[in-house]
Amino acid sequence: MPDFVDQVVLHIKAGDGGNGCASIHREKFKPLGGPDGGNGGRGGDVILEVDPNTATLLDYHHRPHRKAANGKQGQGSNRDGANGDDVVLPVPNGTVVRDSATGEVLVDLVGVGTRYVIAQGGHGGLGNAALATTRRKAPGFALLGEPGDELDVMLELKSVADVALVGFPSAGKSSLIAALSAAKPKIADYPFTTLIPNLGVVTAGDTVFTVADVPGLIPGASQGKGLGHEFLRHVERCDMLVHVIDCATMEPGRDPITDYEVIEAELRAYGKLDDRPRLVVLNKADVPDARELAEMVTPDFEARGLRVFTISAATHDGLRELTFAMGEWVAAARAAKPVEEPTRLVIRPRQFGDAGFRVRRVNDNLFQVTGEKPERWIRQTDFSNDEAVGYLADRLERLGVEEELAKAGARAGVEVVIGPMEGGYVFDWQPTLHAESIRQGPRGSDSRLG
Ligand SMILES: Nc1nc2c(ncn2[C@@H]2O[C@H](COP(=O)(O)OP(=O)(O)OP(=O)(O)O)[C@@H](O)[C@H]2O)c(=O)[nH]1
Ligand SMILES: [Mg+2]
Repeated sequence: MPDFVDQVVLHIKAGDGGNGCASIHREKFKPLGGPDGGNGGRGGDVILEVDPNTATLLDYHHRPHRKAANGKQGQGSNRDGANGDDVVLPVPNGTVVRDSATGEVLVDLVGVGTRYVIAQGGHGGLGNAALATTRRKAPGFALLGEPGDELDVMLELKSVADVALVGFPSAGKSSLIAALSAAKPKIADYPFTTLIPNLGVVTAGDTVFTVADVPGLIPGASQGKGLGHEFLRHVERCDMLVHVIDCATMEPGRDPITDYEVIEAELRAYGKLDDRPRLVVLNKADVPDARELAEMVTPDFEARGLRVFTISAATHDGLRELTFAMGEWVAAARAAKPVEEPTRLVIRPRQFGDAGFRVRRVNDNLFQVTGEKPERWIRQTDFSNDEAVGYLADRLERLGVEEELAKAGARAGVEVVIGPMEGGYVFDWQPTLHAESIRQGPRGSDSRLG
């Protein structure tokens, strides 16, 4: 069973709005009073929040379906239904949220406390008290609550670290993190000890920065060998790459320069990291042969314009110099970057504010109406209630739908679809809309009322 998950598809459903209530005030020995049906409550939102204590998306791997509570129905005596509770989902810093269908990035959640409303709860329906007007004194209907947003998103963790360590398996990357910080990653003398990125916090004078390692890379990682380069996503945000090179390994075909070139080739195949500055760390210098080899190859690296640090993660030899060199780079990179304030609250943009609608002539006998308002009004309508249907007809007329249909060439008796062609609602259109002319049902199905 995995204990770290950095990519997951999440199925999200915000709460539905509660239905409004249709009720008439009653009292003993008194004639019927006015309408007193309360409004339905709002459905709860689903919110993502960057939480410092969450390091993995594991929870969502186990429970990928998350749902906020529905709003309660309105009641008589003007009692409004309660709103549904929001659901707040903690995510690690550096979580990228994508639309799982299109792959489009919806938001990149960076900064502890950043909140993002990923799915908005549906509005509650108005009760008949709220629908009463001078013309319609006692409505015998109420509006339905609207469904909450429902969507599938892909969460992807790209760790937020200033410096990333890359290198072959067993080069000593995790040992270096352990030596530089208080982190206690797993260290062992077999390859692929590290299966998940480790993060350590390092202090160099006034500069505090984070260092991450990733599972070791091997030739062909970009074709999926070893753990593949799938984990390189975690170093994408770093300001600097540090090559950790094992000078104590005496395997055939391996030497510090070749190792460096192999890793560089894998980084190039991955792309996206080419512009990051590099340092070279020659590790395991406590082994005499290794120190000798390090001294030998240092000029070769320097000839490539690289700064080289010979260290021992085991004895901490050379770490001070390395730490300060990394700290300097990080400080310079930060100074060059505009200050990014963590976003506190982002609301997923909605196609709201679309006051209009569009009429499209499909053919002589079929017209389509799309638009935020008419489609919302359809969802709010209880089609089993003639009065509610009449109210819908009035609203559509007032919006100008009828007029536009006539302009587009619709004659009495043609079919009009409101909403998408598949799954929208169908009318038999009459030049003056009235309750009887509206027929509910998915297009083309037999559920249409005759
Ligand atoms: N002698 C010596 N051994 C070291 C040094 N640094 C690491 N090692 C040893 O090298 C082996 C691998 O170290 P790790 O830190 O686990 O290596 P890694 O690069 O994180 O390896 P993966 O996680 O598999 O990619 C362990 O047995 C360490 O004890 C060092 O400076 N000197
Ligand atoms: Mg490791």
